[in-house]
Amino acid sequence: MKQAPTPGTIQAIHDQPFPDLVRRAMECHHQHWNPREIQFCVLDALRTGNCSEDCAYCAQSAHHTTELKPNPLKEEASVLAGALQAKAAGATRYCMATSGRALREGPDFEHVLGIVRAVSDLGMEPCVSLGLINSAQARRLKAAGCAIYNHNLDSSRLVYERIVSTHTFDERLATIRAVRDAGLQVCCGGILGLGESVNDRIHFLHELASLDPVPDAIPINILVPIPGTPLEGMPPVPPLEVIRVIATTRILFPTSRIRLAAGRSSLGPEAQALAFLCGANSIFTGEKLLTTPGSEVDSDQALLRNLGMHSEGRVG
Ligand code: DTB
Repeated sequence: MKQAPTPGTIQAIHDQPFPDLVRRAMECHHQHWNPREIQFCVLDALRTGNCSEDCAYCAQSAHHTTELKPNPLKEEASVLAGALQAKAAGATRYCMATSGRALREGPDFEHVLGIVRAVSDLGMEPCVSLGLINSAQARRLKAAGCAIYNHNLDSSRLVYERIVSTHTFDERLATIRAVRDAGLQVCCGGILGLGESVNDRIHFLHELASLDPVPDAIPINILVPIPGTPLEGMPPVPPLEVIRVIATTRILFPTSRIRLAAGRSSLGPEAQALAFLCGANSIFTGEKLLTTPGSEVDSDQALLRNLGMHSEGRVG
């Protein structure tokens, strides 16, 4: 196993003068990726709300009183209609999430397997985020054509234990191991704006760097404060702090996809452009994320055109 960089090394990368940080991140990005290309991912909430877990940031927890209306598992046909629309809009990856601690084995899990198969048959990369899973489930997802599994560490271990009490950081690590052992790719990232310190961000990146191998994709979400959740009043994260995290992530994980995920529109076009320069090369596009508004595909395509960039699989 390659030794993970120490928290001290990560801090030194993160804290260096901005011009040096940006230059290093750009060099790294140009060396490993086509810097004009951005992967478009579309999210679909297969089941929403009624969640037993108490994640302080989430609209879907039954522990908080939010405006969200719970929905049972979607029918395959409506998911496929969404996937086809996403494909036509230029998305190559379709990310499907279910609320809840885990997906019960039996009809619910079989239903999702069928959806994964059908999305894969459309020629899109299916990604799922189904909470905690075991090795047998991970292997069945792989066999059904699932490309990648999303399960975030969210933040440092200390912050995690402050924002979630219904499951542990170690349970999350066990799911990530099961996913990896089944031969699925791992999508694992976090959320900025949970009240964490810079030191927590360093420790979060250190946790990601300690995964062996490191994640294939790293979503960086910015908290969207949801009324009725314990984090409803959190102050916004200054965009330059987001950029520092993106640039540090690019330097630490040269060959991982970095996804500018939830909260992206709060950055505005200038900071998004800066994030792309510093190594972010994937976004969630579309009018809706899971429960919060997203960013319209047309405006994302227009932003990229304006920058002389394009979505992956599309030229010009
Ligand atoms: C991830 O890192 N971000 C996605 C996905 N993985 C499943 C979720 C974003 C949700 C944003 C808040 C909402 O819409 O409720």
